[in-house]
Amino acid sequence: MEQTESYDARNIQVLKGLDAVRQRPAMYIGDVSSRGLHHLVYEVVDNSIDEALAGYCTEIEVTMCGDGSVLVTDNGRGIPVDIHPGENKSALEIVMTMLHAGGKFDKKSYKVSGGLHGVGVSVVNALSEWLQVEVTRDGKVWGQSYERGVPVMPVRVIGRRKTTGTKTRFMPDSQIFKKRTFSFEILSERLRELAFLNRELKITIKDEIKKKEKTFRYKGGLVQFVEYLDQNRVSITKKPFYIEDERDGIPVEIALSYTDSYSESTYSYVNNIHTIEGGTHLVGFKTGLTRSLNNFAIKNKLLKNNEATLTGDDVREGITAVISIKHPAPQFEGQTKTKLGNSEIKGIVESVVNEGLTRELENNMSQARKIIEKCKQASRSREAARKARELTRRKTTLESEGLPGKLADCSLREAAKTELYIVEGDSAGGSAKQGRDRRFQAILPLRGKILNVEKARVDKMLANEEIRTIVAALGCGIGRDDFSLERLRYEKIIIMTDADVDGSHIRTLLLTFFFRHMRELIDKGHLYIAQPPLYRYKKGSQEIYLYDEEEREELAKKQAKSDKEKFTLQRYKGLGEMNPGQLWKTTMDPENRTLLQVTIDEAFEADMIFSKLMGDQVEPRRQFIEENAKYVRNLDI
Ligand code: 0RA
Repeated sequence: MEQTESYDARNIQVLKGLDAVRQRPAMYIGDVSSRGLHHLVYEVVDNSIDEALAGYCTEIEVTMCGDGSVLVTDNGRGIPVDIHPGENKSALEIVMTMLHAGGKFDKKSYKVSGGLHGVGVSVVNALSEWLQVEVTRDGKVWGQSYERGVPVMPVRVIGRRKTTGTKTRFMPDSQIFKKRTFSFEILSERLRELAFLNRELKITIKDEIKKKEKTFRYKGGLVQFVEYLDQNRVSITKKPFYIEDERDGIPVEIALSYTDSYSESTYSYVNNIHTIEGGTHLVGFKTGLTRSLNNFAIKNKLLKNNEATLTGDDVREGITAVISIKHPAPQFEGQTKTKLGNSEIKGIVESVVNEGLTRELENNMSQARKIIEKCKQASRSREAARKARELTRRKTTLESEGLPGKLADCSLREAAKTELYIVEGDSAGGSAKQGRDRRFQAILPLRGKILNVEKARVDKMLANEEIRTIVAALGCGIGRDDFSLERLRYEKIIIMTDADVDGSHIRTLLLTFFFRHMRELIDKGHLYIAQPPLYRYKKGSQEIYLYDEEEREELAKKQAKSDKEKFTLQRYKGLGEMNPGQLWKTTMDPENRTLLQVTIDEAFEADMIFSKLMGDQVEPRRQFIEENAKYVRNLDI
């Protein structure tokens, strides 16, 4: 088709393509916030990862350069540079400038096309002020530079070298991205994950400004991934079980451990893409796990005839598992295109798990016994939880509308545009009730700390008064069979706590609860954290609220410069120190307030942090607070 088009016509195509990306960047990279900015790096790295999957690349280096650009280097074969027959252009130029041109030249064995991945490096190019690429192959170094995706010179030889590889350096465009600073931590999380998933690969990240450097190299692959996830948990298996097999040309790799935790942490991947919505590989894993554990327990008389068979929930309590498969033609479905749809994969993974896990259990009898005992305990407590839930339901339907007495509801009935403030303490709750716009803002004051759900089984959790109050106010139910987002009574759930140690503890307890038991609320963007001011500055009739220490320092500098007129600086230790009018103005008024939306980018990191903060492993309180502060910063987008 393209051979018949004229050279000019093709050039116009290219420019149109670049323009489309610049007009609607979010369509290609999700958004233009910090998330989208980091996505640029992942997009470039993904191409090197593909080269690693094909078996030709062993090292990838990511450098955050001093000028704010990012450089990605790999030691693969190098992007082909030969002139494409019929085209007057190097393959390299086509890959770098044409939308979706990636597939034309590559002989990739595994396509990367989940979610936003795989949109191609030309998208990164289009969204960069400038980009430089260097390809080393056949003894030569080839190079080309671009501005906003448009070549500023032809592909040409710029040196000689015997190695092979590809170097891409780009500067995100300030016209597209308001904030252009990359985070070493955010990049590290994804690169570490990639290193766990590809055990042959060495990945290095460098920050030239902060002079930081980290190398990720995990020869133990998924086993080390699970050990990493379990670092804040108490494992009941000595070493994670490891299963590796291949069926019909599909490589399947699984590592799993059992911990004494009550939650489940399973992460599934297809071609290195985290399949957040799961899919057929995950279903196969779950089915295989349930079946092999039941069969094993019956065969070894660990489960008697009169005992109930273990359910999926029973066998997954406390599990930490990573499932990784490779597929040459994955079909991604679901809202975020991260759900594997290929139907043949269920049976493949199920059979691999069945065979592999049975073998592992038989080879580790004493650990197997412990696992079955843990599953049986989970089964008994689940039965108790079912009864507790029934009780909650009966009780709440008896009260008027099932709404808790503490809730000051809003007058609007439909969920759209309404908000629920979960407020620490009765006094702040009182101010919030008086200060709010009662049409769309509801207030739920909490007394003291809520239960630490990390250390409690479901039955205990559902018996807890504060938790039941929250569940009843939200209206969306809880637990796999009962939760439904459609019944959620508010569009935004806003956690509002004091800016002190207790406040941050309560906030973390609430976050833990939502993360473990109402995860969808977070994934669908319903959960927020209110940002009350830390200080009030007053000088004459001028009044300024300061929301962080940075703002205060800035003001102190200005104050020192101007004449030393009298001023007062009031520090707010708690929400209760603000009167209703101030609370409204600074923290609740949609026109003025800032809310932090709670988002989970790397679920496994968040998972680990919650186990660390709230789990059994004794951590010094000071460290807890520091970690917590860092985590909440990471939540900021
Ligand atoms: C297609 C074919 C060949 C290499 C690549 C793609 C390739 C692409 C990227 C992107 C970043 N790093 C990369 N490394 C390699 C090889 C063609 C051949 O040598 O036969």
